[in-house]
Amino acid sequence: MGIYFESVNKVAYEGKSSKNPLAFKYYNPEEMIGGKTMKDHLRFSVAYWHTFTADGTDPFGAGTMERPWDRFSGMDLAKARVEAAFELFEKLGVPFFAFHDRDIAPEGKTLSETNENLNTILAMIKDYMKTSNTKLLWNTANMFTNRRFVHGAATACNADVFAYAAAQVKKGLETAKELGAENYVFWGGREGYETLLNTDLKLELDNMARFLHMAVDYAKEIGFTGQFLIEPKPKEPTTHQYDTDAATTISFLKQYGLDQSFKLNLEANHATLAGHTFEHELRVARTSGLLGSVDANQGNPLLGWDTDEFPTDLYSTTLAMYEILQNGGLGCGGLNFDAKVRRTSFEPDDLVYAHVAGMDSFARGLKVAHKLIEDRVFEDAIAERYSSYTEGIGLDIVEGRANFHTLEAYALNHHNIKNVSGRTEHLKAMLNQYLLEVE
Ligand code: XLS
Ligand code: NI
Ligand code: NI
Repeated sequence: MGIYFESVNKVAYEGKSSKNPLAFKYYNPEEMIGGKTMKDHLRFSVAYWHTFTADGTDPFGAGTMERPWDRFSGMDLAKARVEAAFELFEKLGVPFFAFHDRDIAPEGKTLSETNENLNTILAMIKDYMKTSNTKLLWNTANMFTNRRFVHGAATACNADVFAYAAAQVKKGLETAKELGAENYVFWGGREGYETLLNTDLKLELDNMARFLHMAVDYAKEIGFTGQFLIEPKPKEPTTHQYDTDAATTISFLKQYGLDQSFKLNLEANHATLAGHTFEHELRVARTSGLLGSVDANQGNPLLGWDTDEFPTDLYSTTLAMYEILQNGGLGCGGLNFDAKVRRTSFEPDDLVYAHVAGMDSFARGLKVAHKLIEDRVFEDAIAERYSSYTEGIGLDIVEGRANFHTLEAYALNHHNIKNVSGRTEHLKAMLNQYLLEVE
C-alpha cells in the first residue's frame, strides 16, 4: 500500500458517472483514440518540485503543506521524497516525471559536496527506475534559487557565475544520460534583466547562445541523444526575461544557429503572462516545426503572476490538444504538470486529486479535439475562408507568379471587393457543442 499515500490505492478508470475522487472519469490509459492509446497521446509527467519539494510558502506567509516525509531532514528527507515520489507515480500510473537538480538533493558547502549529494540520490532514483514504469521526461538545472545567480546564470555579468552554471549543466547532462531522460530543459530562471541602465544586452544574449552551443557540444561528446528544449517565459523573476515567448525564442534560436538543436517547451501560464493564449504559443511553435513539449498548467485570469494551477479549463485543454494532434503528437515530449496544489489544499490526498483533475481534463480535451479534427470542423471553415488563394489571382500570389504590376492591373478591374463573414460566434458555438456532446 505504500507508506506516504496510505489512503490511496492505484487510481483506476471508473468512467464519467463515478463519484470516487480517487478515480479517473475520463482518462482511460489503454483506450484507443485515432490508432494510439490515450496514455501514448498524453505522456503525462509529474513535476518533482511542486509535488514533493515545495512547501506552500508564498510571499506573505510560511509553508502550509502537510507532507508525511517532512518528519525527516537533510539527505534523509531527500531520500524519503524519492520513496514518496515513486509511490505516487505508481499509484497515478504516470509514465514520466521531471525534476531540477536541486529539487532532489540539497546543496552542500562546495560544488563537489553538492554533486556528492546528487550522486547519492541519483543512484537511488536509478535503482527505483529499474522496476518502475515511470521514466524521466526531462531534467533541468536550477540556476535561479541560490543567491549566486542574483544577476543571472549564462547571462550573468560575472564570468565566474557563467562557469559555475556550465559546471551545473554539465552534471545535468550526465544525469540525463545516466537516467535515460528523453529531453533536457533550459528554463532561463534569471536569464533576463532588471534595467537597461546596467545591462549589456548584446553580450548577455551572445553569452546565452555560447552557453547553449557548449551544452549541445557536450551532449554530443557524451552521447546524450535526448531532445533539447527551451522554455519561454516573459517575466518573473526578472522584469524582462530573454525567452519572452515562442516567437522571441524561435528568432533567438534561428539568429544563433540553434534551431536545429532545440525545440520549445511551452507552458500555459507563461503564455498568458506573455499576453497570449496557450494555443497561440503552441500554434506559433508548431508552424515553425519547433513544438517539443508542454508544461501543463493554467494561470488565474484574476492574478498577474505565475500561479501554476493544475489545468482544469476544458477550453484550454481542448485547444491545446487540437494543436498537439495537428502537430502529429509531441514526439519524445510530454504533458508535464508544472502545477502546484493551492496553499489551502495542504493534505497529501490533494496531490492525488489535483493530478486526477489535470489528467481527466487533458483526456477530455484529447477526445474532443480528436473528434473536431476528424469532422474537419475548423479545417473546412478555414479552407473555405481562404479559398480565394486556390484559384485565379490568389493562386498566382501563393505560387509566386504575381507582382505589383499584375496585382495593380487586377485591382483596377476588380474594385467591387466582396468579403465574407469570419463566423467567430458560430465556430465558438460549434466548439461548445463538441465539448458537451462528444462521447
Ligand atoms: C518556472 C518554470 C520552471 C520550469 C523548469 O516558471 O515553469 O518550473 O518549468 O525550470
Ligand atoms: Ni515550467
Ligand atoms: Ni512556470
